[in-house]
Amino acid sequence: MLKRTPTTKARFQLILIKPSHYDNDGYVVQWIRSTMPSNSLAAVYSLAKGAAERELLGPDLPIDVMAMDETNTRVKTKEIARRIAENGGRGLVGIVGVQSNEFPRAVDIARPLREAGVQVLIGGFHVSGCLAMLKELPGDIKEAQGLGVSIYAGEAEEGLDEVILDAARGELRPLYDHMKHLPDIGNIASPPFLPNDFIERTIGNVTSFDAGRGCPFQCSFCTIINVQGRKSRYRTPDSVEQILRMNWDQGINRFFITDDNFARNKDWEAIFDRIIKLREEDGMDVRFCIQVDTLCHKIPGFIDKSKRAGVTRVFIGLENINPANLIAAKKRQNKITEYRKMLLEWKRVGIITYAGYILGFENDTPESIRHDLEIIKKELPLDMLEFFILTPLPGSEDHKVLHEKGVWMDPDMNKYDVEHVVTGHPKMTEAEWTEAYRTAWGIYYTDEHFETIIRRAYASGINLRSLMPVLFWFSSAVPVEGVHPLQWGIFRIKYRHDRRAGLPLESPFVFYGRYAADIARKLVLVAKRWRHLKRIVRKVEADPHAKLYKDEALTPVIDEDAEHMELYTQNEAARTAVERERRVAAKTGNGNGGKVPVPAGLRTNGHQGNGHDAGLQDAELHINEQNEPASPLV
Ligand code: B12
Ligand code: SF4
Repeated sequence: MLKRTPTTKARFQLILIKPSHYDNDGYVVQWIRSTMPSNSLAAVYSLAKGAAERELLGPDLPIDVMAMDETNTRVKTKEIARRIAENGGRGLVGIVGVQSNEFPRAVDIARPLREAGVQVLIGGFHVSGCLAMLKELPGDIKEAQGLGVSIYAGEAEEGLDEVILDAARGELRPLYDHMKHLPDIGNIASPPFLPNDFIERTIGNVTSFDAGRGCPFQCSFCTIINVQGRKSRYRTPDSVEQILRMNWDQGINRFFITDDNFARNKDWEAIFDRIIKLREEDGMDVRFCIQVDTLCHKIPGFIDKSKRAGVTRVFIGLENINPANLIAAKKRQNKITEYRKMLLEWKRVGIITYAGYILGFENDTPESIRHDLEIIKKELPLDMLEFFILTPLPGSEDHKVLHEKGVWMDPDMNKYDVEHVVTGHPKMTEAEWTEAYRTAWGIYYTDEHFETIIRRAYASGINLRSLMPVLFWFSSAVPVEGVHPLQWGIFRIKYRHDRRAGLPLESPFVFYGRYAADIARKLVLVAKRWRHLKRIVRKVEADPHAKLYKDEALTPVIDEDAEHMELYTQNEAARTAVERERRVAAKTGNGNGGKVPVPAGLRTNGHQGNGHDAGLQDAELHINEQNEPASPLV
């Protein structure tokens, strides 16, 4: 039990930590500035502050809330234990938003705290996913409970008060299971929020929030549908406005909307309409990065309203271009015949596109991956492509099936970062699969393709000063730092003592010698890559014909003979999928002479169409005139 130091007045200490994970050498992945503030932390922090303001524990026991993100802040467990003791001994450490690859680190943070008698509660996708899909708790969660760590599965919106009350009595339960009831998040009093001094530790003037949760699709590798459900739950436009205004008031104007599929947020239009009002009538120049699916362009008005609502970047779950792989993963909504149309629609309004591409579906081989990437480069007008290794993430159907069949999966959760191979593949060895992932970045981001991406963007009216840092970030994270761009940050911090439990403490000579050499190597590489990219940008800008650039990927599908597109013809599965789409189009009257239908905007305006209304053109111009340092994400 914690020693209680007499104080004038006891204060309950609620300390929220978003953990990081370990690199391959067992050191905590940490930066001076990390990529972006965690929405999971923002959600729990705001609920906790709400409880503090409501004096949940009564006027005699005020609640102090403190939040830290380990990707940019060192977690000092001794100081935390001391802080609780100095304030009367009552407190709780909540380890927040813990993903599977962060679970081992979360437990390593919890261990010394438990030894010091501090109450610890772990929540997030790993525990929620396991409870949602597995009949029995897995060994790592049981082990954590064995240390006296409590587990919180499900969302905190309706359960945090109970946890705080239990913790204040020193009676935290081993398990809080809120998986059966998905709370309504429409108009809650304390929507996600983090204060500015926290956001300053991340890159750019960006914060994140979820405008909704849940997705209607059924991809077998996805955890979201099993944790957050398939029904769309969403915040009201009033609530979204509240989040935007709270941030605007503290000088934050850029947002990553974390909805996995904002296009399937049932209230997307009302939310966009409110944001458009804030931008166009109230003068709030807010900008967004959103995530959508490959059919979003079919939702009437979605892309044009995205533009007016200040969306500057969009993440698209492309995942793969082989229909056989997409069907095997139950990603039936991804139709290769729609990919170029959808990307051209985003280009039409000058929005930068990022697509996720998963490597290791059952038909993938090193050769097919290489081949597919060359097709993408030639035939799809995409800006950034990011790669992931197909991973049976706890909480997904894939994980459940392998688990029930007793198929080998790596027991080390730290590797479930979608950058490590953690199970077998029918056509690739572990080494081939790992190599295919590593080389994919280099296959896509060649000098030649950098120039093509930049030329396509320039011709489409995309601001190159916004594109360049993002292109740099996504192409350089793996070759420079060996981490995924979503995990990269500015200047890697390493502490010799912050090493994974069970690994030896290295000698200062070895540790600091390697650390210094690494820093020097990375600085040289970063400078070289940045200068190189800048040269390519300057070359394109200096070309008087650059605005007229056109290539196959920028050509609307209607203008060409689809028979010649390799994307449509490269294998039997692709040919069958295209045939099927044509039959459907003919039956639904959507066809155009047997060709796959083309969105209205493209028919009239072409990919560089100028069919936006005057207000939109103003908004576009305004954005293009910006010259601020860009965040890699928003
Ligand atoms: C935004 C996001 C990111 C952001 C920010 C992270 C964040 N957590 O905010 C960034 C870009 C950094 C990121 C990175 C990665 N991500 Co991510 N990310 C997301 C995303 C899209 C939204 C997260 C979110 O805001 N959710 C909404 C919040 C409110 O839900 P929540 O986290 O579950 O939190 C609620 C409850 O769990 C509970 N709760 C959580 N903690 C606690 C603690 C206590 C004490 C209590 C009481 C309750 C509680 O209350 C919260 C509020 O209701 C999710 C998908 C999703 N829909 O969640 C993927 C997701 C979490 N990411 C995932 C992955 C795999 C990654 C990466 C490994 C990918 C990569 N290679 O880059 C990295 C890992 C980063 C790392 N440090 O290692 C997976 C994790 C799956 C798993 N089984 O662990 C998810 C689920 C997506 C997927 N593919 O399935 N990610
Ligand atoms: S579309 Fe995205 S969020 Fe929806 S089920 Fe598939 S992977 Fe999950």
